[in-house]
Amino acid sequence: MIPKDHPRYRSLVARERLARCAREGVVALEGLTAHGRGEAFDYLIGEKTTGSASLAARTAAAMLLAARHAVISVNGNTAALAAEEIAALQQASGADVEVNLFHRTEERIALITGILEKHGARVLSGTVERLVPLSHDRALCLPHGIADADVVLVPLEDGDRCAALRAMGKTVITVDLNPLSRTARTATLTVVDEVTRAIPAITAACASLEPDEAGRLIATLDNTYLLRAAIDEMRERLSHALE
Ligand code: PTJ
Repeated sequence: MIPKDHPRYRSLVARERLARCAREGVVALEGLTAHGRGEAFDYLIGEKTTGSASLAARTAAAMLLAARHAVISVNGNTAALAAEEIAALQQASGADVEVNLFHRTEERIALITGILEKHGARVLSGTVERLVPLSHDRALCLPHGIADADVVLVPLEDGDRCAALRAMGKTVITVDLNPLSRTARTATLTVVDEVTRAIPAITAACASLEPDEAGRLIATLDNTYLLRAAIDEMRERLSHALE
């Protein structure tokens, strides 16, 4: 039992949840190390949504709402941390939800689908095909899901798959605390924020965007600027860290 007054309460609860989900097979063991890397970057941005992340989240909302067919791709870490938040974003944006895994097994697909559905998400089903230009099972996706989408939101994605989705001509939005990762630099738009803060921020923006703001955000999107702003934020915090 984690004491509520522990200064790292939120972080410890997230770790406990991920560890439990790893024992149940929802989260890949590799997902635990991925989370640790994310936590380190979260320290550097002050464990809060920065101004540039907020702008990125509003732009993400505009892109999801403007899409012909938007799909939210969910992996084990995202389902463990943010299943309820994904269901709310689906409701607000009208996007489809597809479970798509790096460490793919049918058992994990079923477990993650179950968690998402328990929290109210509608999850696409069907027979997957090798449609993403990647070797091994990471190529698998649904013809009427990710393969058909023009806009894909892939939180906590691996760089190779992000690049392959871009090579298919898709607009790729990612959530990644590491602004230096290949995913962050390859995506069309990167929200440098923790997934449990980023997804609700995108959901809130879906409800509050004015049409002219949405068009302006899409037209002026500059992912390199957003990544530089996140790095500047980290540098600034580091330079005052021990004051
Ligand atoms: O469930 P699976 O099989 O699809 O596997 C999922 C993982 C996460 C293991 C897989 O996609 C993977 O290996 O991802 P990477 O390449 O480690 O990338 C994950 C990125 O997400 C890293 O850059 C982390 O810094 C970042 N990250 C980790 N936790 C969070 C995060 N970003 C936002 N919020 C987090 N909670």
